Amino acid sequence: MNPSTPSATASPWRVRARPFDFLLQPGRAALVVIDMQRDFIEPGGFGASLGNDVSHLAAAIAPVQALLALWRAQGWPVVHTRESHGPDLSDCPPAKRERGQPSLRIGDPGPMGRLLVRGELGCDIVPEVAPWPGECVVDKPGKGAFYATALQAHLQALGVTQLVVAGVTTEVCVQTTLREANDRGYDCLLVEEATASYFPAFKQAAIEMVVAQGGIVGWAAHLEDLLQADPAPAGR
Ligand code: TIU
Repeated sequence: MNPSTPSATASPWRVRARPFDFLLQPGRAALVVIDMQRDFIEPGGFGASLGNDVSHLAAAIAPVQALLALWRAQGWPVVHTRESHGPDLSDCPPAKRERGQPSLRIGDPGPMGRLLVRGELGCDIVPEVAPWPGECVVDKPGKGAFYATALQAHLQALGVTQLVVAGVTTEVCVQTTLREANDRGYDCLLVEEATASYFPAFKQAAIEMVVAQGGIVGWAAHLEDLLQADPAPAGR
C-alpha cells in the first residue's frame, strides 16, 4: 500500500497533549508548517522591519525539522505556507501595507530583496526546513492560511481531517490559521517547541488560549510526546 494512503483500519497514534490526549489518525493528519521564511526568521527581513528581535524564532527550526522527518518517513501529507504577495502587490490591501511605522514596508527593497514578495530571497523558507520537491506550498496574502488560498480544497482532496501545526509566529499567523481551521471542522494539534514568537509571553498565552475551555480551538503537545507516540493497539 502507498504509505500516504489512509487506511480505515489504521490505529490512531495516542499523543499525550492538553487538554487531553490527541488521537492522531495516520494519513489523515497533515503537518502544516506556517511561514518559516527568512523574512520572519533572519535579520533584515519583514519581522525585523517591524522592530522585532528575530533571534527568538530560531528555536523552532530544529523541532520543525523533527516533525518534517517524521511526516516524510511516514509518507503523510505536508503543507508549507508562506506569507507573500505578488510583485505588483495587488493582493496586499493598503491597510496591511500602510499599518504602523516600520523601517521598511511590504514590497520595499531590503537586504534580502523586496519584503514578503514572491520570488525574492527573503520570502523563501529557510533552508533547514525547505520544502521537498512535490510538497505543497501555499502562498497566502493574509495571516490565516485559509484566507484567499486553495488550502481547504487541497486538504479535502487528500482526505485530511486533522492538522498538526507548527511555525511562526505563534500568536499571529499560527493562531489565525488554527482558528480558521477550527471553524472549518479540523481537529488541530499545536506542537509547542515547533512554534515561536518575537514575544515569548505571547507564545505562551496563545497556547493557553488554544487549549482552554476544553480545547476551544484545539490541542497542544510537546514535541517529544508526539515523537514518542506509538500506534495504539485497537481499543487502547
Ligand atoms: N508580525 C508577526 O508576528 N507575524 C507576522 O506578521 N506574520 C506571521 O506570523 N507569519
